[in-house]
Amino acid sequence: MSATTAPPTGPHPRGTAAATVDTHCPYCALQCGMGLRPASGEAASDVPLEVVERTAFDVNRGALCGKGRTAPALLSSRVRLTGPLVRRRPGGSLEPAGWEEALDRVVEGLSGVRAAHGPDAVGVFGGGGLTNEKAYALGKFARLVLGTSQIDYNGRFCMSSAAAALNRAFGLDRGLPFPLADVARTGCVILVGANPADTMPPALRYFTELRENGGKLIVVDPRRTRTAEQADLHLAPRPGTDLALALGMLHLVVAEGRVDEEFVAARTTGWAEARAAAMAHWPEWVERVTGVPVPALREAVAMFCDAESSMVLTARGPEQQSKGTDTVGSWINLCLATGRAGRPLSGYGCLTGQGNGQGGREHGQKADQLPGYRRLDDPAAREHVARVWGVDPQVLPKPGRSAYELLDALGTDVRALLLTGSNPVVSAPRAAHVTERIASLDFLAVCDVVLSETAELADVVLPVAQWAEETGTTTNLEGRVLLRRRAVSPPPGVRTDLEVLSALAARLGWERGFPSDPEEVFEELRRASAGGPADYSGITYRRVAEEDGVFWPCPLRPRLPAAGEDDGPAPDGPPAPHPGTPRLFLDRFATEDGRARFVPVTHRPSAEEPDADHPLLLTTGRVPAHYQSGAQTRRVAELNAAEPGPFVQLHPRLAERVGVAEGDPVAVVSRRGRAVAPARITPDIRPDTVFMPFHWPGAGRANTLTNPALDPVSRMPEFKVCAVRVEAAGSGSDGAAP
Ligand SMILES: Nc1nc2c(c(=O)[nH]1)N[C@H]1C(S)=C(S)[C@@H](COP(=O)(O)OP(=O)(O)OC[C@H]3O[C@@H](n4cnc5c(=O)[nH]c(N)nc54)[C@H](O)[C@@H]3O)O[C@H]1N2
Ligand SMILES: Nc1nc2c(c(=O)[nH]1)N[C@H]1C(S)=C(S)[C@@H](COP(=O)(O)OP(=O)(O)OC[C@H]3O[C@@H](n4cnc5c(=O)[nH]c(N)nc54)[C@H](O)[C@@H]3O)O[C@H]1N2
Ligand code: SF4
Ligand SMILES: [Mo]
Repeated sequence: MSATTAPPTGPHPRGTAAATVDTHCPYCALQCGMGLRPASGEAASDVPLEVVERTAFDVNRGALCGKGRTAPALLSSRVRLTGPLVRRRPGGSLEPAGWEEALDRVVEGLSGVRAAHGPDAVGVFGGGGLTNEKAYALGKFARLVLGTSQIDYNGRFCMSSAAAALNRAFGLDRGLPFPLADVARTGCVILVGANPADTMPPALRYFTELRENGGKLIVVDPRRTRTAEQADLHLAPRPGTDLALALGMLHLVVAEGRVDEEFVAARTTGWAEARAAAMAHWPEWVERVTGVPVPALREAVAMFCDAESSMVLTARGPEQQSKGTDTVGSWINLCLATGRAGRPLSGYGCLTGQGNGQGGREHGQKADQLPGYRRLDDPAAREHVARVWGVDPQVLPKPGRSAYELLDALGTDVRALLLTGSNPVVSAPRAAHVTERIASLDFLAVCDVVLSETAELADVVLPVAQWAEETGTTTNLEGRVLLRRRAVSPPPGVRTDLEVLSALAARLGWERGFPSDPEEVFEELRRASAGGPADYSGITYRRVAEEDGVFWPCPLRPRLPAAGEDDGPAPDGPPAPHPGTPRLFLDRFATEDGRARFVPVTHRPSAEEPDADHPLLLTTGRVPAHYQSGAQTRRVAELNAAEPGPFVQLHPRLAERVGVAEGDPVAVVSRRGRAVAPARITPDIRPDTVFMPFHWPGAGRANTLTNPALDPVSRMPEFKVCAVRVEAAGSGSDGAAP
């Protein structure tokens, strides 16, 4: 229980001597706990908030990265939107407007397109940063109020491959099947394409503790990152070859007699086929494909198997590939074959990315999903959710397009878009094309806290409240549902996302069903999720506040008996609430027969391999100071000073060949375009690979270059591999896309 006194949900303490309010960071999936209090003692929207340490929350124990520490800076009115903007004439500029006009225009824009072209011509694009309540309301709004199937969200670009592989193997997708703290107590962790030293700094502590406790850390990354520097063993495969690497390790596991036959027999299915597939990948062949020497492969296998318990954790490196689902599947196979799953301190986990990356994929903003992680194409799921929503299941649309496919269809099949919680002009693959698609819409409405590069293209921009100004739940990378609490009122002129959806729904004839109070939305979400894979029905705001988070699944107790079912004698007194589920799969996996499923995966090349014109590989990712498209962090002075612009990371040998010195402008050219940024020369990257962070728009935009080739199962684009050439750009180059 937290040490401070603010009520879980009650009115915020404006005008009173303000207490510290316990909340969570607005950015990544670690959802670090922090306290907020007015810098000068009184809570009011014009008094800045300061962050205070909140050691009681055990995920980060008070530690914050620079982004979390500086997050309140964006609450100040100088850098944010404080009133709606509308474009009154095509080609005109965005002008200040009142809420009535702005909302009327959104309704006109969306319903005009719907009347002319049908409901599926109206699209909705959401974000994994939105709270559970917002994600739930957005999915319901799209499917009921707009009647469209065309809704997806940026989480598709994030952990969708891991989600697909988890569902396939275990029958359930929760990023980590155990609390993060278990990492410190296992024997060996293979961290694949994850750089928590930069992307979740307070989490690095668990990996340090692992090593202090005698455990081993193996990092798989084409770059020697600050995370890789901590490792006992660093494997640096060529980007896009993790699938071959994992198969090579599984081959060695079999060849060296390290299979846990008992576990495989008792708790899995499909081993024979997966084994055969792995045996076709000889270690020497794997060395040629990945560049990782066979002895290093053997060493990794020994570290992994000699430990009493071990884990594989992946992040975006192996997942953001056109074979991301199979790649994650290959690492899961390695865990299953060695009995490293469904046991204490062992298992496979995905380090989810966005603040509500986990919850955002559970409650209905994904193209194929209904709340509670139910499937939109499952008749029983439709029936359940339709009953909660008070509609006929027939009215629920079918699954729609995935995020990139939706963006690609803008201006043709999809002619109006409501976008909230994403900035695809910077963050989508093949971004010049996506920008052109967005610009060709008949109508675009964007809800944001700042005028993002995507909002700049909108017909209507609706300014929304920020994390510290509203209450809501998020679900962190461990599947732990947390409460963000309002610490200060939003500036006048700004509304919450829920208020916006509520007002739009009312104008479109839904006076009821879209409350703007987050707890009321959560109460409905509980019922909609009841009995689903991500069951939140036993979770309440009060419990989340008192217990500092509750792990799903957390069903309501007692379960109401189904018709004709005897639930046994009535217990004396109220039953104890379900404790939540910190650790999954210890008794059984979530498949029908309770067994984990091996999937027989085989290696295949990336969608784009180097050739004479484009002889190198580009990979992309993050720097510590900026978050995602940078819309928020580029507006924070301290972060901007730390990392003022994009760069191209390249090896000294490559730099010499190209003829560039540190800081010189380098052009990176792919089949989709050209980007220019200063060279950052370091031996910490493979000579055949260049790296660019994707946080900036303009000439140095990494996504001008990236390949939208999609994984066939998850529909994840291949952000992590494309073929490029690199040239000295000379000074004064504009770097424009061709
Ligand atoms: N500072 C900061 N922190 C963040 C975010 C942010 O934008 N900035 N975003 C949050 C979000 S949404 C996410 S999804 C997470 C992402 O967290 P991470 O996945 O840790 O971040 P990335 O930098 O995208 O990629 C991780 C590593 O993958 C490596 N990599 C590239 N290609 C390959 C490959 O083919 N194979 C392998 N094995 N590795 C490869 C890169 O070199 C990089 O070091 O971070 C979260 N935290
Ligand atoms: N090349 C390359 N591209 C990538 C990646 C990569 O590794 N390489 N990673 C991908 C990944 S993992 C991700 S998650 C995506 C993310 O990329 P984006 O989807 O662009 O994510 P953000 O930049 O976080 O955009 C969130 C937007 O919502 C706004 N916002 C913040 N809070 C709220 C709120 O409460 N309500 C509303 N309405 N708006 C809010 C912010 O100001 C911002 O403009 O990028 C993907 N793109
Ligand atoms: S690690 Fe993530 S959650 Fe923690 S302070 Fe940094 S951005 Fe916020
Ligand atoms: Mo992400």
